[in-house]
Amino acid sequence: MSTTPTPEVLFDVVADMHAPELYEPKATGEGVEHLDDLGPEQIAFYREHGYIVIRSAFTPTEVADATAGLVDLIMGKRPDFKHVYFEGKAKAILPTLGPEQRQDAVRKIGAFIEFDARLKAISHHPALLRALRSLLGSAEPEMFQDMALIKPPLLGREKPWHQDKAYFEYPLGTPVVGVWIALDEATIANGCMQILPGRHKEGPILHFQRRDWQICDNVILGTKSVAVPLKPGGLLFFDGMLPHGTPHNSSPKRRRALQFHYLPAGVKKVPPEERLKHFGGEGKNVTC
Ligand SMILES: O=C(O)CCC(=O)C(=O)O
Repeated sequence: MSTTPTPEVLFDVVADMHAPELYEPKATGEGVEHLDDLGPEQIAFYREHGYIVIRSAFTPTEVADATAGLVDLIMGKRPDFKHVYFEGKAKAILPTLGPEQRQDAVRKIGAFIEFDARLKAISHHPALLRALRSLLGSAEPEMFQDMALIKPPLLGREKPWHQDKAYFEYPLGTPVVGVWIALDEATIANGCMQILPGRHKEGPILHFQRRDWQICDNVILGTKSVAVPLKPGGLLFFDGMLPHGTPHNSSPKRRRALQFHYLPAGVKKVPPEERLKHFGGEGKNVTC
């Protein structure tokens, strides 16, 4: 008798709750309305502060399409897609949840753009690529990471403060642009991005394996962070060296976001030792 194997369910880490003082922003991120508003002044702002906000990067239809693509992958419409990670804290209750409720137990999905044309379209949107060319100093952007970061209502865990380059195996000086796109409204309460503007210029900060691969809480406490609330379709460009983090979602609202990373086409990977040399030796086999 043949049996159908049960698909493996992947879980994210279970982490302790963070101190609330780690996420007490003093200001709100600045930017422009549309992707095509990015001119020399905004590029200079990005270089100086390590970020810029685009308040209405995508239309409601583009956001709805991308969200539908994401939901289809979560709901298993592509049985060959395996990269759905549930919140570690949902492990015990997952078997009791119906398909709709399971959506609100997902923490992240990754490496999906070849599985859904709508998600590929938003990651390669012509206006987005135009903006990335400006931010990368005319180089052709190559996307090297695609993720959806989902903070389920009341459950979504913190992503502690970190620099994305602490996770990437590329030469340290490579210009890396992160793109964080809100699919739902992202607010301070449901865990929008928080950043330390200008601190990308300080280079690598030591990371430690604590609630995640992260910067020490002591380095963050007392600093002046900036929150980046976004409406659906709003976007944050941020430098791969910019310290950022997001708190636990203690609200009853979903916070679904896409995050893509781009570098100049053709840059070759380096061995992990290179990254660990700069960011600390506890970061083997980490994923962002
Ligand atoms: O969306 C989030 O909660 C944080 C994402 C992030 O900073 C990351 O995965 O590098």
